[in-house]
Amino acid sequence: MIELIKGDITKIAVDAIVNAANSSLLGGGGVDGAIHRDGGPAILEDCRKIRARQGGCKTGEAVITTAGNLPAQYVIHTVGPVWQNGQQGEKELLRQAYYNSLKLAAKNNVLSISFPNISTGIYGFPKGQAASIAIQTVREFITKQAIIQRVIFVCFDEENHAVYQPILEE
Ligand code: AR6
Repeated sequence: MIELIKGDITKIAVDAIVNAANSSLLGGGGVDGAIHRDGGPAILEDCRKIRARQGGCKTGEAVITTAGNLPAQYVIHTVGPVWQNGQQGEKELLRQAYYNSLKLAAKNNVLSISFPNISTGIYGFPKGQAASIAIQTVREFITKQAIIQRVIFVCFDEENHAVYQPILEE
């Protein structure tokens, strides 16, 4: 089941919350800032351990940590692409960010997962194209597996919410 919510991803109870992180895994602005702020220092502690082990997270990949004080068990940190001109593999990298987050969630027996609109803030990915990629990747993935039961797209800004609604109603 795919759901659409307008709001703050840190407030919604699910098994795993996806974070639109950067390769350093050390936090930042936007949704990343909100997740670390509300989740507390345990998230950064796990991120530092991952950095020590594998040196951060490449664009399109995903890693998993505790969710600290958030109403979730895990945070899955993925790194979306920075939008340049659309000719630098951005679409495929965004697809990979969603796909690898879902794969890691299923591997950890996550039944419910929430996604922010990865790359559409500071990273400047066009919102319409990003929504199509997000929805298509999730639809394809969930039909092929039996672990993840519920995927929630959490739109913080009205523009993203307005872009997602008609695509999900198709
Ligand atoms: N809940 C849900 N969505 C949110 C929230 C929230 N609390 N806050 C913002 N958004 P962005 P990016 C939405 O910029 O473009 C960070 O500094 C926002 O409206 O958070 O992938 C990282 O460390 C937008 O639609 O992520 C990276 O350096 C969406 O989240 C960089 O930003 C994504 O916007 C990643 O940039």
